[in-house]
Amino acid sequence: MKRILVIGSAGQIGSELTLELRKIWGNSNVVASDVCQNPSARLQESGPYETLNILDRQRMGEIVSKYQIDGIVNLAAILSATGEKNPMKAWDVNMNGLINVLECARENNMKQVLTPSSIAAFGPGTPLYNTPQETVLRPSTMYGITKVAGELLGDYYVKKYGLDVRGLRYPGIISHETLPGGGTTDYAVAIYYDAVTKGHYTCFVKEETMLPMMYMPDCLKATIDLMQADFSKLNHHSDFNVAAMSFTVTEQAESIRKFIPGFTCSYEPDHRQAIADSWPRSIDDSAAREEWGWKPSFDLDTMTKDMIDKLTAKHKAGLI
Ligand code: NAD
Ligand code: AKB
Repeated sequence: MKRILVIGSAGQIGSELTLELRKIWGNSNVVASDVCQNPSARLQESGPYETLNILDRQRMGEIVSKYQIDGIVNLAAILSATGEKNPMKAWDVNMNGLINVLECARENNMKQVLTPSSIAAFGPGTPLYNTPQETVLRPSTMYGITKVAGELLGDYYVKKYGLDVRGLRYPGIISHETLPGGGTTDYAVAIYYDAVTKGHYTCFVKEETMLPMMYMPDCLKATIDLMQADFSKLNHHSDFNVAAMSFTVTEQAESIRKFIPGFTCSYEPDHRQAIADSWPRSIDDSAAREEWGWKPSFDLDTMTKDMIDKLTAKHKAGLI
């Protein structure tokens, strides 16, 4: 791949992944885009930025021609909690947007498309612990339905057209640069912000809720490692399980107290509890480990320390 278009680059993952891709491919060879009109200065100043609604197929084609794009990273999505408020919008952006990306890539003979899936592809009936790569995929959210359909579509384009499509089932991603965009795992990020700024967090899921999570540096590494993996060695394509750590909210609060001793957490579960309860507690990612050498670096305490250090610096600078 010589020139990559990142769609949805202003979001939680895109705002950091785009900058990492620019370090590897060169600033001018990674075109950031998003429907958002005011992305961060870092995103706009470190390389090209185009406003793009993923549903606007014509403009996507114009940008692809303008920059001679030969690969797309598709991060535009409506996440689980927002998707339950507006299921038709989630279907439209996640499915019709993905079809636009795949068709644009096919018509332009692109070298690669990366489009992430999620642990939201799982649902009731999926084994809760050490969830296997091949298992029951019957999600209960519209977001999850679009993720399962997206995995199937990606694999369909691989088989039918020989297009190189890749994807990972990310767990909840925890980071300190850009806030998450309306998911169920957002509590695991918000708890750090409130620990640093208020010393207290009111959590929207119960204390015993356990979900698979990953720190952003591992998310960036997993994504780039999969993008750079030898296609001929991949048996899977659009649906790799990837895991790093699993913990309850109680365990996360205890980890925070190692660095902020007075931290307190209370619980007011809302509609997102049912979504969290429908997802696995832990993930078997042996296919990713075997096929492209996946291995995470951060555990709960090393992530907590780094999150608190970074957010404390931001708080002192008046940024949060
Ligand atoms: P996010 O909500 O933070 O960012 C999504 C971006 O897409 C936003 O900047 C938004 O403006 C943009 N967008 C929305 N509608 C658009 C449209 N019509 N056209 C163009 N852009 C549009 O999401 P994220 O967390 O960065 O997620 C990126 C990908 O990773 C998604 O596919 C998501 O499902 C997946 N994922 C994320 C997580 C996580 O915890 N962050 C976990 C599992 C999977
Ligand atoms: C969400 O909670 O919707 C996302 C995800 C796990 O896909 N963070």
